[in-house]
Amino acid sequence: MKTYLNFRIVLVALVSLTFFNCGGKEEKKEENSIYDYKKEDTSKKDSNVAVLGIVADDNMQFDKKELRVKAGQKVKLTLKHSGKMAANIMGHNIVILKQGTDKAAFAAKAATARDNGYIPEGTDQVIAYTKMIGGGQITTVEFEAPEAGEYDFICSFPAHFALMQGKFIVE
Ligand SMILES: [Cu+2]
Repeated sequence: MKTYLNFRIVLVALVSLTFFNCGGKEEKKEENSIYDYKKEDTSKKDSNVAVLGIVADDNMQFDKKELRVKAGQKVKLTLKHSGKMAANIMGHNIVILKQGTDKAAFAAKAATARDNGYIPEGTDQVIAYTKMIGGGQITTVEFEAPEAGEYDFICSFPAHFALMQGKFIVE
């Protein structure tokens, strides 16, 4: 009886392992991007892809003031909202602005674009942006790194950019 039970446990374990390898992969990857980033060892796996994570919270703060990638890399940037507040009250996104963009002017325009996720409709001042998320949510954007240089990033939720901004640096 005992042997039979053990055999069943092993069988179940094997079946779930196989299933996990097939089905669960994509979601797992997404979850990992933030943790990998915190260990800062992700880009060693594939130097053509920069996997970055940034966390925003209910105190209107990003946990990073600087994000770094290399020119020519594909960027996978994941934003996590670690708070509890809803997207219409404490929504966060991350918007990487083209060089020469006036942050304050862009943010003022974005603040009026609620129906477009606080991204000015038809703007040509943006390199990449995530959707607006609320507490407990996570979102990823993928894009090609622009040419080497320093770029501003902000959260474009109304009145957030003053606290929620940093530099996106392409080396
Ligand atoms: Cu925000």
